[in-house]
Amino acid sequence: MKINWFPGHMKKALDELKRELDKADVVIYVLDARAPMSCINPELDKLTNSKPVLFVLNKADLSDVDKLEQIVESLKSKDSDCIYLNATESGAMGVINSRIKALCKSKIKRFEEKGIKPVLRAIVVGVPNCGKSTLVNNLCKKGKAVTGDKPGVTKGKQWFTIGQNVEVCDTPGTLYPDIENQEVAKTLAFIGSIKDEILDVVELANELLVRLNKLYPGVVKEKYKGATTLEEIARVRAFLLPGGGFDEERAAKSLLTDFRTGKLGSLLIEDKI
Ligand SMILES: Nc1nc2c(ncn2[C@@H]2O[C@H](COP(=O)(O)OP(=O)(O)O)[C@@H](O)[C@H]2O)c(=O)[nH]1
Ligand SMILES: [Mg+2]
Repeated sequence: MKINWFPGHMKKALDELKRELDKADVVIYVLDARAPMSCINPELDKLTNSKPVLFVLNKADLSDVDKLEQIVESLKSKDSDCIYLNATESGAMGVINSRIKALCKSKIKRFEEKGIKPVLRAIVVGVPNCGKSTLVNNLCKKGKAVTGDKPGVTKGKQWFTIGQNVEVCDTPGTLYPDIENQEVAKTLAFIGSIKDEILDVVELANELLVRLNKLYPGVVKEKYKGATTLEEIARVRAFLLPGGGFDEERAAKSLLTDFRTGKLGSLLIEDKI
């Protein structure tokens, strides 16, 4: 299976994002905490044009927090900061506002010297389905940005005021443009960042089994009463085909859903770390 994961509308979104980025003081880069490094665009520096970046490892509730700590540290630098959170829980605004202000110290100082309190503009970027709109809603507490549990729900850019002197812009997801890197594509497919409709779910679920067995041996067996293959999962779940035999496709969908909803536990599914 070759995943074609940079369709036309993504290219358009990326071009539009580049234009919006010019207006922003700081980038909020939302990464899915179950696979944070796979969510990073290698062209990031070029895209952000050296603007400060706040990495937000979102969906931390579904990830392996022990492993996250290490990633948080690795993503901090002179011009970047990193936190992890669960955007569906209230209370993100305080921490995000204070980190944004710290990252924009020099702009604040420059303006305050002239007696002006500047408006700070933060643009929210990230792969589809990582929780950008959920985070923006959390920040403006009004449920304005449209969210949904599938890629491609946010179609155009949206600016909101969050607290005093800070504005946030929600953007449609932009995928990693390195179309050659199938390992990253696969990982993004596991976490639901690529539409299942364009994927072979049986193949994807088989790949997920391999990844899970490598990173978290025993998790699958424990969840599905000793089953380790899709056929065995189908047997355990009694997913039968009308003409006889076991329904592997149904087992595949069930495995992917169980993983994505955290029913297999809080897991970090990236192979590189
Ligand atoms: N468990 C969990 N689910 C989340 C979190 N943030 C977002 N979601 C869910 O992820 C799905 C995609 O969110 P959305 O904000 O539309 O993603 P976007 O495409 O990046 O804007 C929705 O079903 C959200 O409810 C989180 O921190 N934890
Ligand atoms: Mg969205």
